[in-house]
Amino acid sequence: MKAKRMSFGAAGALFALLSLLLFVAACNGDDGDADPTATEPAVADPIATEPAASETTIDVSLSEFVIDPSIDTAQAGTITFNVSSDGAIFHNFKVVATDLAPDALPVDEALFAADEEQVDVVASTADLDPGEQETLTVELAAGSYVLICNIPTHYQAGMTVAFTVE
Ligand SMILES: [Cu+2]
Repeated sequence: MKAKRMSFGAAGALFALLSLLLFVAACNGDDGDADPTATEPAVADPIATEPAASETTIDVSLSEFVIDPSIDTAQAGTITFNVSSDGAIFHNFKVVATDLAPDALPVDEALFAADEEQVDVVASTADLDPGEQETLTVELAAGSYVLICNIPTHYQAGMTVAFTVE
């Protein structure tokens, strides 16, 4: 009899302990539900559900008499040209949309330059002194482009290179 009573007492203590643990667990659970960030309904982000727009960054070095882009092909979308004037004289950088070959753009003989009135110049930096940089961000559709420097005589001297957007 005595042993049985002790057994009931132990069971009662265990029950009390379990009840306390459950109560603590329940309180923690309530705290979690009260977290405002956890109860916000998930809102569909219309931008996030669209296909990711392509973003490409290209380093372009200008020098005598070369235009040297880090890549010559990019995905259609936002293209950022980080243009560095790395030569001893000033240069500029222009993106021309054209199906013509890099050395086949019409030339204005009086200006000693590619004739910008006869081609589609879609973006252009300022004239950049040696050591100067300019960042040019352009939305480019798929197609053929030519990258040039159009300081007089520079295009004819070879500052022209093909660039493809896919
Ligand atoms: Cu140049």
